[in-house]
Amino acid sequence: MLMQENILVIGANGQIGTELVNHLRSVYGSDNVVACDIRRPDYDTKNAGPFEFVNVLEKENLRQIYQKYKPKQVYLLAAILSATGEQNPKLAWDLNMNGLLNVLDFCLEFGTRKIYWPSSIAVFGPNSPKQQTPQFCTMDPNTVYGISKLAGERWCEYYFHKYGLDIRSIRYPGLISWKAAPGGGTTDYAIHIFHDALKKGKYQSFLSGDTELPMMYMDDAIRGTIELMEAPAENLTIRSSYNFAGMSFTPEVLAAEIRKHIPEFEISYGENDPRQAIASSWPKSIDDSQAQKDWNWKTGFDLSRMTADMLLNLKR
Ligand code: AKB
Repeated sequence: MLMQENILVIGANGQIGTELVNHLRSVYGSDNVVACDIRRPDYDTKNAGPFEFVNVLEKENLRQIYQKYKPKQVYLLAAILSATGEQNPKLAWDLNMNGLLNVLDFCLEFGTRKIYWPSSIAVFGPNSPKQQTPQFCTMDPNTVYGISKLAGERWCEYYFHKYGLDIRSIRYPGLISWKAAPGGGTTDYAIHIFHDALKKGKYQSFLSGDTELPMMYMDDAIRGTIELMEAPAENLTIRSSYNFAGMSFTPEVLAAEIRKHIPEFEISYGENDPRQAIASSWPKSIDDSQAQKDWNWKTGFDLSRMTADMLLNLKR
């Protein structure tokens, strides 16, 4: 029997997918949201609704899933992030690029109404403006992840104009969450620091103390993603990917905020980590005025609220 609004979430076991699937199931009903991943899900996800093994690079496998569910919405979250991508650039390009094209083609063939695909601040590079980086500016990413996201943005806009596919996208900053582990990014220190602060009372950052980066709490990221997906299509003026901002801070500033809760917390800084060069090539803060204008985006969590919430939930 066909379900009302079948939604596929591909890459459902990752940092974003874990929370997004729960949220979508609470809105659309558990049976209508199919969690798909290349890896076995944890016990809760598996038992809370349908799960399918999906490899976006295996077209026949993907076709069977589209045939079975005829999805009206697809969220494609499967990707290799910035730090991991540098260890295997060709694989990162293959998954991030061909995975996207395979999904877009099946969405066209099977009449999917809406698609969500995340981009990243990694689309910017050393010659992009660092402060309040605008929606449109010089973009010269120098990681394979950033290159694949920028190329993916161009494909999304192309499929929208050429074939009328309603694809929506956000350039996520570093996402901070306590429910699922981060997935091999440059911004992951901002999660590890909380775990180590509670477990060891100290943390060694792989980024220098003054490395400022755009970040966002996962609650805001999920809310923003759903708000973009629910916005009327005619309001959306960006069909590549929207700039999206939460807060910006350095490891030093985050450590000082954690010290308000754990006064004895100590931070130290490692040297020669390849992630430093990636972070130094990225923006320090993002101008997301177009998202505010087009779909009324407003940040909810600032640094102090996010820190308090992270510590509270991790302690539990
Ligand atoms: C990464 O660090 O690679 C990701 C991102 C900013 O897209 N968190």
